[in-house]
This record gives sequence, C-alpha cells and structure tokens, in this order.
Amino acid sequence: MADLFDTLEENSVHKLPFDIPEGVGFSYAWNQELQGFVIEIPHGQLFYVPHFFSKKISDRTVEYFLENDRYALNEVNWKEVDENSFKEIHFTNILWKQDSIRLYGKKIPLPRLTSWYGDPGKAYKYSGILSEPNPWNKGLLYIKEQIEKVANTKFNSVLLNWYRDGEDYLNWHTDDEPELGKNPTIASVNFGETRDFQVRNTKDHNMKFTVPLQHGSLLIMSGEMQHFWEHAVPKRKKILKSRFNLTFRRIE
Ligand SMILES: O=C(O)CCC(=O)C(=O)O
Repeated sequence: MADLFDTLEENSVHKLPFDIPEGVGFSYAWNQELQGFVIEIPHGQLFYVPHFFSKKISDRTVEYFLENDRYALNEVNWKEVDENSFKEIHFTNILWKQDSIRLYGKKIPLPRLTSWYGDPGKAYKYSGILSEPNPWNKGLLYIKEQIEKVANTKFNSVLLNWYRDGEDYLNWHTDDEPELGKNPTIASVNFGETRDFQVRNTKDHNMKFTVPLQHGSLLIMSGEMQHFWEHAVPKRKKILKSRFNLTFRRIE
C-alpha cells in the first residue's frame, strides 16, 4: 500500500533533472505510473516526462517531419535553403511554412518554420498570424492519441515549430489567446536537438527556471499557468541541427 514515505523515497530515486526555484508553492513529485514529474509552481502546474516516446519512434518522427522530394535528410543545411527554394520543396508529410510578420511596414520572416494542423474550422492566431488548420495526418494523430492518454484532454489542434538550428528561437510569450479557454492545458512534445525551454514569472522576471526539452520528451502546462508565467526558447548558437516542437491545444 502506498503511503507518504513511498513518495519521498521515489523522489530521492527520481530527482528532477533541472532546478526549480525553492520556496512556497514550488514542489515536485514523481508519478511512477506515468513515469513523469508532477511539478507544482505558484499558479500553475507542469507534468514532465523525459522519455515519453522511445528513441526509435522519436528518430522516425524526425524523418517523417523532414521527408521531401528534393534533399537527402542528412546532407542539407536547412538554413542555407533560401525562401524561394524552400517554397519549391514538397514535404511528404508536413506542410511547413516560412511565415512573416510586418513590423513598421517591413516584412520580417519568423526565426523558425511553422505548420498548423487541426479539426476543420479551428483557425488560430499566433505571432499575429491567422492560420487555417491543415487536416490531420496519420503521424500527427498517432502522437496526439499517445498524449491524450496522459493529458486528460482531447486536443483538436497542434502548432508545429521547426527550429532549423540554434539561431532559430521563440520570444517570451504566454499562450493565453481567448480561443484556448480560461486555463488551457497545452501539451508540448519534442524531437531532435535538445533546446532550453525557459519559464519566468510575468511580474517577477527573476523568478525563473529552464527545462531542457530533449528528443522524445513531453511537457504539459496546465492550471492558471498561462496567466502568471511566460515561456521562451532562446538562441543557442552551438546547436547546429534541427529541433521540432509540437504544442497540442484545444480551441474552444
Ligand atoms: O518550442 C517550444 O518548446 C515552445 C513552443 C511554444 O511556446 C509555442 O509554440 O507557443
């Protein structure tokens, strides 16, 4: 029978592989059944599974995302493919896009590639861009179904981010768009290079921590988190290869 001391023992065996601030409202516990860490922070909760997908599935997923009619996967430096050549590539499984934002009348390409999939009609606005979803494919549905088993949520859309190398990044933001509902559950899965996912308190920027999101990992954000904490993926210049992040969401 499980009791308080079992939990303590589990925690000493399963130490969280990154630091979270110490103090009131911060704690974590290992969930043996789901093989992940439940992390409590003030006004938010995270669930982190370091090895959610096996290496075999994760390696195959990277290939699946990149399969195309032009370039052999290991021979191309994606950063050297200019915007016009990129448009000519037919990716077999994912419709990657180079989106841009307009700033003071100038067109600025986003520092990553993106793609949006979901149920029909679940249009979503990110970085000021309104995007109609592409219809689900088999690979994304497989990932979604695996995640739904632990997230207790039925997701109806996913945003894919492709960070071609460590120069690609994502600025500080919260996922608090009204169409996500009041306290959204957002499940993030990661394939390819490990990148730092930084989290900081919206009011006190010194209250922060970093989750290194590795190949095959899952991070679920829930509770009031999107109102009190923002997140970012900063540049990491030494990283030369791609990382893919998928955030599954539920558009109301
Ligand atoms: O790449 C990541 O880990 C974060 C993605 C994210 O925050 C977003 O797409 O809103």
